Amino acid sequence: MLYSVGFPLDGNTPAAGTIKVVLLPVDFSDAVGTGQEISDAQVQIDIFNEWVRSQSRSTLTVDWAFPTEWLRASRPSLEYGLDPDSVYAAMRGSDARPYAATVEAFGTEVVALADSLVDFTDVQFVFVLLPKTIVHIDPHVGWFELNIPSDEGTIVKLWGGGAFFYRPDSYGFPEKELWSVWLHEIGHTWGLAGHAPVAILGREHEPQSTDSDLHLMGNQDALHKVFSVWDQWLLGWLPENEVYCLPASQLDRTDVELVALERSGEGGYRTAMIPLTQSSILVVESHRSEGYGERAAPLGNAVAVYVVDTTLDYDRTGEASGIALDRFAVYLAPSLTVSERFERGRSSRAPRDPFLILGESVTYEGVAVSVVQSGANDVVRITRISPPTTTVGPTTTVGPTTTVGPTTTVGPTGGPQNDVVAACGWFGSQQEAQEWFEASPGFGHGVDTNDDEVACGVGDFGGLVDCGGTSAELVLGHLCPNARTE
Ligand SMILES: [Ca+2]
Ligand SMILES: [Ca+2]
Ligand SMILES: [Zn+2]
Repeated sequence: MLYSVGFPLDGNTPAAGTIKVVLLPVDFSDAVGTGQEISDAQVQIDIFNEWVRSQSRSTLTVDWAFPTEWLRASRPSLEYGLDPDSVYAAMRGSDARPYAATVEAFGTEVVALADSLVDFTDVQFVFVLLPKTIVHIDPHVGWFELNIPSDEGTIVKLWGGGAFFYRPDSYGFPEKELWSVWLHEIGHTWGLAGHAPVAILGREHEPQSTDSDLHLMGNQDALHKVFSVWDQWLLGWLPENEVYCLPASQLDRTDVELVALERSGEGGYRTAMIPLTQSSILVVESHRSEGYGERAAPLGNAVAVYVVDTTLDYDRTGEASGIALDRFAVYLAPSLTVSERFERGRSSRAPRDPFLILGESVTYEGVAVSVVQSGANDVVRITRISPPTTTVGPTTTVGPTTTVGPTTTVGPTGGPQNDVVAACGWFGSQQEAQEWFEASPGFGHGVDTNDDEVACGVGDFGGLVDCGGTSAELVLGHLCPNARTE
């Protein structure tokens, strides 16, 4: 599917006005739904609607049709070809048509089951609710270019979360939340390229560089369940008076106070944007572990800076091997010495941490962004420190010329390495983490967050988990087969 990162968006679901979506509860003889799950789903719809009201500043309203009884599928769930082996094979292959046909067959049946109950007129998106006992539909069932008939017209977009979404997330929260994956998936159809920014500039090839915990299009289970301020801007949800925008050519020194994205209903600037060239822009946003970021507590209070390049297309082909290829946006992380990084500690629960805390700065294309105050709100100082780069010729690619971020780009491999601060996502096994921990005194708090002397063990962020019951033995969270984003 094509995505666009600048105006106009390619999405075919309106992000303004009132749209109609449907949630269809579908169960099976081998996976029976309960009444409690129906009431739980209504709660998820309510959270979804409140999020849309808040993040879109009431630009968008979503009307749900939700038959509150399980519709029984004609066959056992195993027979729909939506088990992990079939789905992963179909998704990784170069030809997606067999998978799309499988989704279309399933979707055609469930829409027919609901047709007498639901008026599908002008329905933009059909979500499917599967029971928590589902095993054989995993990770999901979904496609956005379908041709599903109903009495009232054709359904194009359908998505339902399978077994993956009922397993614990990699932070140990017992269950993922459906409302936020629904937003992620419909977000793709609002035209958001998604899955960017995720990587940190210069560290794109590190493990887990395909994940971001700072926004919902970076990861549907993000610690900070907001849209990035760039995505909000693209959708037309961000009022002009919440954007501090200053071209780099006019920049001298400016202080801007930013309201955290997670805090709803407050006036003030949500972002500073500094256009660098016709196709690239620096974006600054503030985060707090409150409201939609409460799961990030006690960390997660800081500033994120990223550069958006609207000429970059969106390449997810490296995701299967955990590599972030071309993205329209990339984080800039502060360049810190080892002792500075150790002293400052972690600023996020995420293994990948692009945050700037008080006193830290990043520099890109002659523009420095630093955090000069941090209280209820952050204050960032934006300074031009060198003249703008001159672009020569219409075909010159403008890329980063300033090195930011740590010079070490490879995670520890188990040997003694006293020059890096590691997190559990960097190791191939718990034993490697333990060896590194014991050989690297003074640098281990990132891998032993519960201080029990076991590195990347049970209870450590990113440490040993059972992959939600899918793994025969405990493994590091990022090595679970289901540690992936949709
Ligand atoms: Ca109907
Ligand atoms: Ca530990
Ligand atoms: Zn996605």
